[in-house]
Amino acid sequence: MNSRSAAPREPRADDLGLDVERIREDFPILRTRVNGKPLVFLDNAASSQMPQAVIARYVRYRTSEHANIHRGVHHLSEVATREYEAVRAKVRAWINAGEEREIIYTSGTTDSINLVAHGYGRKFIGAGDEIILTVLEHHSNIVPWQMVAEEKGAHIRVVPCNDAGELDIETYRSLFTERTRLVGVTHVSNALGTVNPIADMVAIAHAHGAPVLVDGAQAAPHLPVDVQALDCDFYAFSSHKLCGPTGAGILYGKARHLEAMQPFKGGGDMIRSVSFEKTTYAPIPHKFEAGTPPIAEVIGLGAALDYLSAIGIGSIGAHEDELLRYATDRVGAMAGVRLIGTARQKAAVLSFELDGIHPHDVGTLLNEEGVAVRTGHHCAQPVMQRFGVPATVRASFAFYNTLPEIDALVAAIRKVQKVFAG
Ligand code: C6P
Repeated sequence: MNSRSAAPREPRADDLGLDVERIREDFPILRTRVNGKPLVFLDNAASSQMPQAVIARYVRYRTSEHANIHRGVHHLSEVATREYEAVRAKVRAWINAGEEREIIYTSGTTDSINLVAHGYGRKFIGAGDEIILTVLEHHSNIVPWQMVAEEKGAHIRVVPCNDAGELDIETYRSLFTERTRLVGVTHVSNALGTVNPIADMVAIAHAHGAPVLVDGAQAAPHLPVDVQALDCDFYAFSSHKLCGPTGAGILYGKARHLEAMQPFKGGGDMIRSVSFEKTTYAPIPHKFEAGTPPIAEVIGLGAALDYLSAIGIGSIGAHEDELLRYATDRVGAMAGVRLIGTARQKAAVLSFELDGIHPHDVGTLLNEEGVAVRTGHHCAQPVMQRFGVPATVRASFAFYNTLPEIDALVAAIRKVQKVFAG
């Protein structure tokens, strides 16, 4: 897989088993120049880029297939409905869900988690009950639960992590009580890249009768996800981190939970019948899909899954692992750099800080060199608090990134250090 020879030489883009130069041709945006330099796009955890096939599919829908779905008997409505509904099978396959009706279209991970908080949490969590979250959560998997806890008089318990950014599983085990009603955990930390041991955590939660919601926003693009093997109860992710359009996302839920839940949003398309005396709801998944959905975006997500499936999630993950290893070695070896998040199991994220230089200044100067990274708290302030930093610089990788791009990052960091050294 890795064809690097023992003799030192300049790394090449195709060293890692994928024909990355070919793949990069599929992404028109990667030809962008920034400040006269080639764009080095290392902000994929925020949003990954769309290949031409996805853009073309989106435009084709907009050009010749658009109509509202589930409503018309006319040709365009039938085409739009068929194409939109066909994506459910692709999503089911991507995460190996058991049934298509367990796949709910949402507007993104945030929306998916709010759906569970409102549809499940507000129905099944009461005064004195407990919700277990982890210190690694994105705000999207904290704030909705705080809202539920505040409304219901429930309590949130937090799983800590060690200095590497790995969850403390013994403490996790000890947090369960007979009042534990739900566990919320991220599969991959967006701030540190830690891959959490979800299957083990689910088994522990189930032994205590608690369902588990997994935030898969940073996992679905990088790891093979099998919700049946994980045995998780809910799994949430976004299209735009998977080379699809913004505005669409997925909630997977076990059918028995979805059937027991109350709808989150009421409106058209989610009902069986409405009268002022009594309204009955449509069966899942439509019970949770009120109103006109993001049709083009869901169809674009389907094209993105086709594209990623053709490359293969195994090859994608292996390439990104090599990039991460190389970046960790090179950036980690630099004087004045502190890596934040050094877990044994990591995916596609390198967070760091430079001695004496604020991450925002680093990000601004890296941009001068054409290198796009994210700086800030990454919507994970509890992680920043845990590591005693206000912010980090985060480089996050996709399968279309290359070893020379990591060299460009390293050179740009050196330049930043020189500027600040005066
Ligand atoms: N993280 C990042 O730069 P939405 O915005 O709904 O598509 O995804 C929210 C979300 C939820 N969970 C995790 C683990 C995430 O990483 C994100 C999005 C981006 O890290 C934007 S803050």
